[in-house]
Amino acid sequence: MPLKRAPSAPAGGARSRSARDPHLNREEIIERLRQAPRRIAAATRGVSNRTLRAAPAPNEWSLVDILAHLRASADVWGGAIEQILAAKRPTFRAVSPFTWLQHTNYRGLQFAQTLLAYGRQRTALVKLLESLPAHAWDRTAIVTGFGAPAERTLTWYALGIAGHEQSHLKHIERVMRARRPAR
Ligand code: NI
Repeated sequence: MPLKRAPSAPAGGARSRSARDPHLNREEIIERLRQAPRRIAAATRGVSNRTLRAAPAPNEWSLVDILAHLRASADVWGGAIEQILAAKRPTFRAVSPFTWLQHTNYRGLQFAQTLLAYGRQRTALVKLLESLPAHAWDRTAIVTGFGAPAERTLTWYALGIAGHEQSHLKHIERVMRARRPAR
């Protein structure tokens, strides 16, 4: 059993209070990231492909679309984390997860296929984050492409993934509960 470390301070600092940047410490961020694929799997267990691909209402995203969006977002922001770790204070251009999604086939894949890929990617991300010393979470990059260049920390991206997913996860759970026949 690994040595128990003292809980870390809120990773986003005292000002991190928004949904995008919630007040979480490193362990809580990692735990949310770890749980996300499990929550999606639990919420959609036994649901037909037809239901997963159907939009709940006109102009709303299907479950396939939402999961494709989460996978694309994790590609982009997880990629930023890798770039921050690969070089000292690198400069890179921000990529919109929506733009990136257009370049993938994710929305055309089966839900289960995307969930598997997203789950594998998440296992790797969690393993990477768990392996980092605390100070690595403060490593930064200069990010360009949306106005003035901004300095972003690794923590900002990890919180970004975890924070962004929470509202989508709640939505998925709500939609699936509504569709499940009462027992
Ligand atoms: Ni979103």
